[in-house]
Amino acid sequence: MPVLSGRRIGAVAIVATVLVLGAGLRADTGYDLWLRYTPVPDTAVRAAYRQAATAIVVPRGSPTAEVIAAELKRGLTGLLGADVPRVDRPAAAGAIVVGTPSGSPLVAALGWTDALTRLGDEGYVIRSATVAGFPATVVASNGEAGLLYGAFHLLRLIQTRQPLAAADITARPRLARRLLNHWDNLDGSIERGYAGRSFFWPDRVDARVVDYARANASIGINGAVINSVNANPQSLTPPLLEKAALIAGMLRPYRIRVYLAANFAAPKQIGGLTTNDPLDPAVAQWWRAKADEIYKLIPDFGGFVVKANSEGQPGPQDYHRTHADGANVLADALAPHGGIVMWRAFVYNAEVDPDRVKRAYAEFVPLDGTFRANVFAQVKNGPLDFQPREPFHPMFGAMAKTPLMAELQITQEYLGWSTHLAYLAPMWKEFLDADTYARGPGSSVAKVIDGSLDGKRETGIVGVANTGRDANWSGHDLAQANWYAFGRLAWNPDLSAATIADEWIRMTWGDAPEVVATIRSIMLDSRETFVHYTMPLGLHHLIGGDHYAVMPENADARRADWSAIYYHRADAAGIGYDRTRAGSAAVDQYRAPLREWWNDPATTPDELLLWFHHLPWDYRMKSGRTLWDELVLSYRRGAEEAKGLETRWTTLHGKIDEERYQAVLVKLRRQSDEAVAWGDKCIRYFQAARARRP
Ligand code: GCV
Repeated sequence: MPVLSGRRIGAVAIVATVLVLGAGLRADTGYDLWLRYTPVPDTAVRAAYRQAATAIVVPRGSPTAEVIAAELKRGLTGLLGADVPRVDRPAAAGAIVVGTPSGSPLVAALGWTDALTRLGDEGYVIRSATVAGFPATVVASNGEAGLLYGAFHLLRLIQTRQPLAAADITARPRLARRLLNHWDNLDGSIERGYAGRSFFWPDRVDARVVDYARANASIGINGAVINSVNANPQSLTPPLLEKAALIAGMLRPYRIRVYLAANFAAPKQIGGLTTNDPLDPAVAQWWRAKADEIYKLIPDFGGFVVKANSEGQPGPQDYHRTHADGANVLADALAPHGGIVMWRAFVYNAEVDPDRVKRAYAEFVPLDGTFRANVFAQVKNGPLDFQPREPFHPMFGAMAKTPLMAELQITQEYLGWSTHLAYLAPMWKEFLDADTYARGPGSSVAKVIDGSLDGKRETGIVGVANTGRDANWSGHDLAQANWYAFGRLAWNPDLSAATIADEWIRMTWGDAPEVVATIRSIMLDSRETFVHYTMPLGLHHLIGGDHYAVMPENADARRADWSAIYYHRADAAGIGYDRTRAGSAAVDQYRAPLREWWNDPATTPDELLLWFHHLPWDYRMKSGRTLWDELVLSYRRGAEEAKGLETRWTTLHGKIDEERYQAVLVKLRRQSDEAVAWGDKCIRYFQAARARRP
């Protein structure tokens, strides 16, 4: 009997798997994300789409036009199971006609120019019209970016089985800058990355970057910070800038601009200066020259993000200057080129206030009005650090003059890494929909960041990416949905978590009703489940140094506010952090009526109770149970719910491809085991704490 080599065994296994699974259930690594373009299975539906997409008309020439045409060809050919040719003008019914009024005489002839101008360069329409005498579907925009987004939207219509005929869609993004932050180090490691190493650094830049760009463009992401905010000063040296320029060149056709994280000490570290003082003319000159150098290499460079005087990073306070002094020196250097500074508000120096969550507000709000026009304060969604649940950061609604860029975390640093499932759109919606009351009721965070509340023109949002070199990009096949959801919410914060899940499932897993319904229910329950078995009732930071498993006993010797005991304060007297006026008074960083509601446990929602209050174990909850019983119930419930996610997933066996089915099942099993263990651990710990003298 011939002996099979490892490779041949692999090949035989693959062939066998394909035969067993059949065409609809091919083995799948997840690499194609939501851009799978598998054939529409229903032949009648597919035939209708074929009639509505007989040819592609995209004016030739620019790199963006070429990627639009290539994507439409790839997408339509895959979805319709037939070649869809690119032609110069429609010669029959059913052409997809793409163009701007200035680049396409066919589109100009439609007389839509004024309406398109009002939508801006990224907005678009998808509409049925008669073009060159034939019925066609037109994707039109004032700019090529809009055409790109419109083309992906058109493909999404087919991917989610919506009709093309009689399409009448008008869309424009609510936020202008929609960015990913990559915490990628120059050595290729990724801080808080759980999906493999960087595809930007250290040296290889492969074709994967193009697929990364396609995925981003499909959800409207238009910028990427390609190095970590814990910035290595070397990132601004010529060889690394050349590398950044190479990446920028790959992303540019997809309308994604490159941004860089800058180290505030770069003038000394790589420039040979004797100071980094932002008010020193030589320092200002150094940053101006550096900006000029960057723009020569990357003409559409977006700007800098800076983490200053935070977690050991250098900053203007090293020279007794303010955050505004620091941000402004960089802003002045970038302004002549149209660049921006994203100055992070993730600062929590202990001398500012004993309560860590109050510190950023205390430092930044008094500076409102002193930042240059091209400076954003980049603010995490909550005042602590990407916890499973936090109230919104009180800086939202408190800085009427400074553009605020919201920072979300797509990578699941505190939400079980890429091992546990936590679909984050419900959490982000909670944040975006939160009412700040800054200008009375209805002053949602979304209205703060989209500029409409205070009439701001600079708007943006950034997500810390969960991507890496893993075959499926995000480590967990279902975590791809968080990348997708971030982009969709950045485009339109009003979309619901369920709508986004629905789109993503149909594009990524198929449109069989039971598949969509099951995966959607699993996704929508997953974040609250995670909260229940880790940090229920407003508990936070119950973790150890790796930020994975719960560790309520953590008493970090380096800093009290890196521990868990600093936050939960559990002892015989009770549990929770008193942030009322009798405690740290953090409630007063919020507007009325929130500050009054949250000052009183009776009017604080259960979900935030122990964030704002230290309460006795026998405190009577709204449910009628004692606080202790409610806490135990949450942990037990979380474990049951995690088991439920796994059980629901098993009903999908045979209905989706085996490779991804098994990969997710393995993770959900581990999750439900750990949910039990983590809950048990917390209950044991708090049980012991109840016996501890205050
Ligand atoms: C990039 C938390 C994370 C750090 C991260 C920091 C930040 O502290 O644990 O890894 O550093 O946030 O956002 O700057």
